[in-house]
Amino acid sequence: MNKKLVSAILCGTMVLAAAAPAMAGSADGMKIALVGKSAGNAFFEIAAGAFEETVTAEGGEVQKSYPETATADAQIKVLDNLISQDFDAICISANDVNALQAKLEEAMDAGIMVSAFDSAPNPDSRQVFVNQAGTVAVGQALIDAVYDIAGGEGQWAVLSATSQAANQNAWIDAMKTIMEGDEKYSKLELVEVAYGDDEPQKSTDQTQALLDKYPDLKVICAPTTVGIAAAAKLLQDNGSACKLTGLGLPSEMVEYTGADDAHSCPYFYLWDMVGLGNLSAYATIALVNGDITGALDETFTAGDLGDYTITEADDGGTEIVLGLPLQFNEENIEEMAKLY
Ligand code: RAM
Repeated sequence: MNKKLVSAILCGTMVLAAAAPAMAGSADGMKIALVGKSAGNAFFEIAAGAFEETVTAEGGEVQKSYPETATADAQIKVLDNLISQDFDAICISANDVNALQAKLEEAMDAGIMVSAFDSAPNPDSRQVFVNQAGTVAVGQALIDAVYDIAGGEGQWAVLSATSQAANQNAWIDAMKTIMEGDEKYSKLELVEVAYGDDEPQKSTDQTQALLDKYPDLKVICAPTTVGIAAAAKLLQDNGSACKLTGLGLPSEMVEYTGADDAHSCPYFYLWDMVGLGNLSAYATIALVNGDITGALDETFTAGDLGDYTITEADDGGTEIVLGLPLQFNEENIEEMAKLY
């Protein structure tokens, strides 16, 4: 066999050998830490389950870490511990826009890739952010639900998560901006933004306090799955005239959802929870592999989910938007509750 032919065969074998592991799993050997906002919140367990499924199917491994409370300080403790270990990436849902910056920069300086999902730390604190739905799209869906359920006028209140929560504050700001910019909403009066800290008992107490303080309250909008579930139970158990909307998990809202007086929540929104976990995983893997850096207009293939493009985020950074907010109502709640 002549030398050229031998080296061509060898080369071919080497190319095949090199290509094989990449085809077997693009996250081969990768170690990724996923950090939620707080422990005991089904929202993060569902997202983390889908995230882990994708990463392990691609050959990597995931460590799920939750802070003791839904605060930046508690997340900094978790991050400290993770930075001292050998992770390729940290994917985080932030409890505060700015307070995590120094710690996340420390992680990036240590060579750990930082992606965010659900709740974004500021643009300097992350490389990639996976947003479940556009911030304005969520704000628009929620303010329109409040308008519709209130019959176009009257008092309404927000029951939020923590006062520092990056995602809730962005949605509340979007609602306010839309409301202030359109005469249509001028008869709606936002009386208070209350904070249940994504704790069931505190959310219940805050709902009761709103009812006591504002006897004419028509609608509570709770843009948190923990808050909406707590408020739904309290309002329904008390047969309150005040109605509810917001962002919830269908599985936690099934008994409270309906258009009649017997139910506290006519309809509410969320997004594809499994898609959120899957896409966040693919984006993080792509970041570690150098397929994306988080720059505007980059594209990548998120497995079966298809191709995604990195777009401009409302906070001046960039993001990858999963899709549109989804409405859950008495027609689809039973079916959707089986999924998440
Ligand atoms: C809670 C969390 C989460 C938010 C949902 C809607 O579970 O605050 O960050 O996205 O509600």
